Amino acid sequence: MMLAGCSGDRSILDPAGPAARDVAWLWWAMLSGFGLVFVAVVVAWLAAFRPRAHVERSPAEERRFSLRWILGGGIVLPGVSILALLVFGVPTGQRMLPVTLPGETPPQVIEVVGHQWWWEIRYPGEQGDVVTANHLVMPAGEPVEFHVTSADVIHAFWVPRLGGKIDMLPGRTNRIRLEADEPGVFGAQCAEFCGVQHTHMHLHVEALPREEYEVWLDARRSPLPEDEAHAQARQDFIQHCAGCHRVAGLSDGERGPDLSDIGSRATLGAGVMAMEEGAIARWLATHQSLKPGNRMPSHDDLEDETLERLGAWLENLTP
Ligand code: HEC
Ligand SMILES: [Cu+2]
Repeated sequence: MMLAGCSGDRSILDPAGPAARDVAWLWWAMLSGFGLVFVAVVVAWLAAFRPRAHVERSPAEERRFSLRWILGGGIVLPGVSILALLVFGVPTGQRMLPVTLPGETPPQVIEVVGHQWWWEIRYPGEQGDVVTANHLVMPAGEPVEFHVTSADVIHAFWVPRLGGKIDMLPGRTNRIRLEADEPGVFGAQCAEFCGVQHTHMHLHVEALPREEYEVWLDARRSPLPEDEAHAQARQDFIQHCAGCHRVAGLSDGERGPDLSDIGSRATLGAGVMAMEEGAIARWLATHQSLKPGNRMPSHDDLEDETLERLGAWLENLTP
């Protein structure tokens, strides 16, 4: 079971950026250090069973003998181990802190807001923020500063292949700097228990080359085209969904994920199901059994036909 954590899209042992490499290195150093301590303890323990000739010691000698073990094993050994850990650990943590030295261009900022149980992603810009959900796109090969917070309870932002985790606290913004060496797809997961659907709070992280990232972002800045073919679905949406969901140019709801580019996402429901043909209609009909307790009310009152119409429109909703 433990070996299952050694690879995959959420493995710290498979680092894909400088911060994660430091973390992985620290992990191997700690594993070997503690491995050595373990072996030493086992050897000492076995040695204690060895039959030995009885040594006569005076009470003073006896006291000195035990004092040596207490000082050596109880103070010097842990002191040295903890010092070594701090010497490696503190700079590793420091390197993930967002410190821009004078003369450096400040990195791209991406804001991430935790919600029970989904992720809001905001790309601040002069003409207003671009907003998406559950799918984070970042430029590869350069540091990116993540400003994280929460809209409700404490969550934690963690992209294991890119670096350490950081708490998302309501009313406070924490910062972490991460970098992906190469374009790629990485898994991320809420790393602080936040309620019944904590497990299903997965985030799809995609690093793109800088130019492709710009194209991706620009597409989301332009208004969505008129869509006569789905007029009825848009009408249904305004009636039943718009209060909670934003679709750029159509609605402003904020209680659920922004759906403006839902057709281009990889997953639905923060990783509960893959985005494929018919997936949205299936989510609309069964989301309370797929992700029980999630904050979207079930729409049993709507006809299957309406749900399918909404699904067909949303599936194609992409800038
Ligand atoms: C009371 C608020 C509310 C209403 C009304 C509502 N939703 Fe939602 N919706 C949510 C929340 C909250 C989530 C996130 C659930 C989760 O993943 O935990 C969600 C998730 C979704 C998702 C998945 C989004 C993603 O990023 O994966 C889709 C698609 C969706 N809703 C469509 C609709 C449609 C279509 C309607 C109207 C029929 C609707 N919703 C009505 C609150 C609402
Ligand atoms: Cu959580």
